[in-house]
Amino acid sequence: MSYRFSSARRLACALIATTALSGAFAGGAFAASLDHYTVTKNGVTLDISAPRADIIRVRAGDPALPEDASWAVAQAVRAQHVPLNVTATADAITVSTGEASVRIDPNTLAVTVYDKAGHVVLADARGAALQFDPDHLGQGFRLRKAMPIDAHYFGLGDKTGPLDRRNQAFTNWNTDNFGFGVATDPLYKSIPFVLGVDEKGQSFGFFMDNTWRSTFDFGKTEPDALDINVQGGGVDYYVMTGATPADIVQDYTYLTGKPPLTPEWALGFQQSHWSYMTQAEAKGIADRLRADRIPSDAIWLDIDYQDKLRPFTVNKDTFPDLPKLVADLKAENMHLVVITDLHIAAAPNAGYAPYDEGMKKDIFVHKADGSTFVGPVWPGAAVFPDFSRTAARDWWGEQYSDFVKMGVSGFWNDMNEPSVFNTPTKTMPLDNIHRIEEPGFTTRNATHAEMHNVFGMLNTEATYDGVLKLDPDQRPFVMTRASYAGGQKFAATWTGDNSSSWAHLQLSVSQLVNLGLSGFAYAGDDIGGFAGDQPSPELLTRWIEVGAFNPIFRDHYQKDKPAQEVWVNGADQEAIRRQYIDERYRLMPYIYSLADENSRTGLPIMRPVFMDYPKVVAGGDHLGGTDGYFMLGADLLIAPPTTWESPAPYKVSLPGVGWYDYWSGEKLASDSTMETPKLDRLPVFVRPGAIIPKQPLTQSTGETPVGSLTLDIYPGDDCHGVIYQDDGVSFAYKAGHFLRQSFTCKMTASGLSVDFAAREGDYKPWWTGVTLLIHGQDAAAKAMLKGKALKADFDASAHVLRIDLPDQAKAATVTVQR
Ligand code: MIG
Repeated sequence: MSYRFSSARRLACALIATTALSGAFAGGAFAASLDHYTVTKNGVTLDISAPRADIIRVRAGDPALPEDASWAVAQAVRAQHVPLNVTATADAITVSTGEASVRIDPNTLAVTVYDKAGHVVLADARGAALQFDPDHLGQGFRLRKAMPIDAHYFGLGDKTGPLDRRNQAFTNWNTDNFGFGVATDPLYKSIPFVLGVDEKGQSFGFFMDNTWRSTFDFGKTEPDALDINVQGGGVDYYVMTGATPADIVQDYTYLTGKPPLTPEWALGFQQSHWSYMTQAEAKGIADRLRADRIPSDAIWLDIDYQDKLRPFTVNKDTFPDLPKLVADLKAENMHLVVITDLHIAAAPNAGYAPYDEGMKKDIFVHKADGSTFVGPVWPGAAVFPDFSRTAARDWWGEQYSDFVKMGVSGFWNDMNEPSVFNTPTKTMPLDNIHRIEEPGFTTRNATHAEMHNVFGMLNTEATYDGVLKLDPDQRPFVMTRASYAGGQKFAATWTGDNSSSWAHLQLSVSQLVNLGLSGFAYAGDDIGGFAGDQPSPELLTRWIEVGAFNPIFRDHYQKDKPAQEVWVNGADQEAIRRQYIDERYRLMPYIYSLADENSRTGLPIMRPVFMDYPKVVAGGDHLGGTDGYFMLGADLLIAPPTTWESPAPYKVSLPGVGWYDYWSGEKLASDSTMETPKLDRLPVFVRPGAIIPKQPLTQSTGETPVGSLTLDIYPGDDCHGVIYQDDGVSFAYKAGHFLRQSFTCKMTASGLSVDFAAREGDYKPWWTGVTLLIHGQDAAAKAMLKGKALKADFDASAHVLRIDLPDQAKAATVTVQR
C-alpha cells in the first residue's frame, strides 16, 4: 500500500514534512495540516481539497489526476485551499476542514462526506463506486453514490419530468429538440449539478465538473444508487455540505458564479415571434402594445430580419432602416433584441465579412483532417467559430459593433448546441477539432465530444464580453438556448421549443424552478407555447398569468402559426391578460430587489416552496403537494391547479398558517385552502411577515412612476422586506449609485411597529412619499411617527390600514396602536 502526500502551496501550519508524515504513518497513525490531500491505491489517484470550508472537491484519475482546469469554476476559486486536518489509521483516513469532513477507506478509496455535526452528506454506494473506462473504450468513468430512501433530487437545469429527479435518468448532451415532449431528454443545456434534500430537511450539493456526455440515473436502474456515467475526461466533483437548500445554491454559485444584475427592462414583458418580417410590422407590434396599454419593454427580431439568414447582416428590403426602428422604439420606451446565431454563412467572396475575415483569421472549428468544418444550418452551408479560443471569442464580440452603435439593447444566441441540419446527430461530428487556448488550461486540441456541452456557454461568454467591451457603461443582455454550468454569468436562458399545451405550461414550472436552483435565475419559457397548434384563449390567458410571476416574461411563437400576441382572442381575454401584466409592473420594485439579491447571493428569483420550507420534503414525492407550486422570491407563493385544465376544486397546501391571499388581502385561517379554478384568478398567496414594495403602474420600466412607493405589509413572524433601486441600465450602482433600504415590522401587545432602516447608496428615488398598506387590521388602529399622530385611513372591506408618509430616507419607526 503506498500513500503519497502533496501540498502545492505548503501552509505555514504544515510544519511536519511529507516524509516525516509517511514515517509517522508507517508507525501506525499520523496527523497533519495540508492544503490538499492525495492518496493512491492500485494505480488510482484520489485528491481531496476544499475551496471553502463547507465545500469538498474530489479529483481522481487512473493513474494521474486530470488537469486542474475548468470552464465552470474560476481559477481564483479553485486556487482557494482551506487548510485540511488529516488523520489516518490503517482503516480510515479522515480529512476535515472544520465544517465538513471526508472519510476515505484506504483499501477501496471509497469516499464519505460528512457535515460539521457528523451526519453523512453523501457517501459512495456499496460495491464498485468508482470505475475507470467502464465501457472499455479507453476513456470515461462511472461513479456511484448511495441514494438514501428519503432523499429527493433537484437541479440539472431545465430537464423535463417532475420537479423531483428521483427515479428518473437523464443525459447531459446539448440537443436542439424542436417540439420536445414533457419527457423528452436530452434538451438544450447540460448542468451537471444536483441539489439533494432529505425528508429531515438536510441538504447537499453535487457538481460534476466535466463537459463530456454524461448520464445521471437517480435510482431508475438501481433503486438505491445515484449512478453517474461520464464518457471522457477526469473525475472532478464538488460536494456542498450547507444545511439548507438555500445554502447549497449559494455554495454552487460561489463555485460557478452569479448572474450579473440584469438591465431592468429585461424583467418587463417582451414580445417576440419567428418572425416579425418587416420593420413596419415590428414597429406596429410595439405601437399596438402601447395603444392597448399593455405594459411592455422589448420587441424581438428573429432570423428573418437578416439578409439571406446570414448572421450580422440586415435585409435592407424588409428592414430598410434598422437604426430608425431602434430610435422609434426607444421613443416609446421599447427596447430591441435581435437574434445573432453562431453559424456564419460559408459564403466566400460575396462581400460577407464575417466569413471572409473569419477564414483569414482561422476562426472556425476544424474537422479531424484539419480543414474547416462546414455544415448546413439556416444560411445554408455554415462555419462555426471555435469559441474555446480567446481569439475567436474576441473576434465574435467585435461582430456586434454596428448593432451596439445603433442602440440595439439585447442579443439572442440561438442554435448554439450547436445545431446542425440534415444529420441524425443534430450536431457536428464528434471528432471535429477545437483548439483550447485559454488561461488556466494547457493549450491543446480537444475533440468536439469534449467541447460540445460547453460550446453554447462559450458562445454567450463571447457575446457578453464583446457587447460589454463595445459599450462598457451598459449592462449587456444576452439570451441563450444552450449552456453549461456557470453559463449564468453570461446569459439569461429560455427552455427552447415548447408546445402550446396545458402539459407544457405545467412543465414550465418544474423547468424554471430547476433552472433557478441550477444557477440560472433569469429564465423563462415561450409564453403561449412555441410549437403546436394555436393555444386556446384560456391557455394563452393562463400562460400569461403564470408568466407574470416568472423571472423572464416573453411571448414567442413559431413561424406559420396564428398570431399569439396579448390581444388575440378579443377584449375580454385581453383585459384579463392586461390585469396580470399590469400587476407585474406594479410589483417591479419587488422583482428588481430579487434581482439585486440574486446578484449578491445567487439565490434564485423563482423558487420551489422547499427552498424556504425544507420541511415540505417530508411530504414525499410530491413534496406535500407543493411540487407544482412556485415562489417568486421568499414572499409570494403561486399555486396553480394540479391538473391545469381541470375545473375541479382543489386544495392548496401552504407551508404554514397565517398566509394571506394576495388579491383580496384576506388572512387564511389554516395552512390550506380550497380553490375553484377561475380563468381570471391565478391563486397567489403571501407569506405572513412579508413587506412587499410596489409602485404605481407604468407602461414600461423606462417610464418613471409618479407618486408614492407602496409597502404592502402582511403582519406575521420574521416580518421584513427590502427595496433596491438604481438607474436600471448602467454600472453606476457599482460606484454606490443605488438605493437599498430594508424594513422590518414587529408585533407588540397593543399593535405593531414598522421600522425603516437607514438607506444604503446615494441613488435618488422617484417617489416623493411612502404609503404603508398594513393588512389584517381592524378599525381601532391609530398610527404615530416619532410620537406624532399620523393620518390613517381604514378600508373595512379589505382590513387594510393605509398610512401616507413623506419619504423616509433615514431610520424611522411608525407605530400602530389600538
Ligand atoms: O430552427 O430562429 O428555439 O425560438 O424562433 C429553429 C428561429 C430556430 C429555434 C428557437 C426559436 C426560434 C427559431 N429557432
